[in-house]
Amino acid sequence: MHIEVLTIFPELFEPFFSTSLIGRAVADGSLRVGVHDLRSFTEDRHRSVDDEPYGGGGGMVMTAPPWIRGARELAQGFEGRPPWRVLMSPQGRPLNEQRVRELARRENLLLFCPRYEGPDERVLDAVVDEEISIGDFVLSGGELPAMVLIEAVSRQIPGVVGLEDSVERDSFRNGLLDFPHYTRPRVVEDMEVPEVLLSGNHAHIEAWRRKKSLEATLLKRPDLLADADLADDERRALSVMAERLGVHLPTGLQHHE
Ligand code: 9D3
Repeated sequence: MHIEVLTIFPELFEPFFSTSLIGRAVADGSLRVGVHDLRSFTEDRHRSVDDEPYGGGGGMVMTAPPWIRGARELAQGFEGRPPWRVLMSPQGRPLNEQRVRELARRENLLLFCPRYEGPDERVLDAVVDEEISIGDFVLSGGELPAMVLIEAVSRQIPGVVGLEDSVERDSFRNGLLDFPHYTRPRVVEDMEVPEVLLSGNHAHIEAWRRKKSLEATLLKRPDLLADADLADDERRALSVMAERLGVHLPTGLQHHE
């Protein structure tokens, strides 16, 4: 997979691209990344990228020409396969694991990281295929969201995540939250490790973990249960749990005897 980024803060990406998961993926050739300074696509003496909004009001708007020039020029760097062009934007579709998987199926991505109030609308009309947000909270620009997207997408590239099946085991794959984890020491301030995990009985351990996943999802993210991949006996187990914990099952899961 090949990802290029356009930003006024390219230096923010340097440690991210050279460290840990991304660094390894780049080193072993399964990921190619590049970052470009939007200012290098300006043509005025001051290399300006922002200006006052037509119509007045607060804030500054990013001027269109450097984005359009940059997008056109960088699109040439993908060896004849035009990239999918994504604007990181608070107005975008919220990112989730399903969209991450869809993006990971694309060979080439070009990511635009805005600052200030965002780019002139004509940038979207001319060179953007999709706007993506990482959630409903306010950040100062698109750089951190782009890194979030790059990390999530890179985890989907075969061989990038160390232990091959840890992607498969990840939370959200089966639509449930993770079960609780324990490691040495066996006792921490009088708190013991659940006995079943010391039993060596793998069938019991699997059953316990699945039950704990269901319980965690019911308590912390009941909204996820509506789309989770559940067996009939798990639906029954959930009803019993909900009853015992005094919480409500989300609609769609009720009345499954
Ligand atoms: C406080 C300014 N807001 C006025 C209504 C609009 C606004 C403009 C620019 C809010 C945030 C930003 C900068 N954010 C991003 O570029 C961004 C972002 C985000 O803030 N949250 C979640 N995902 C993303 S992706 C890009």
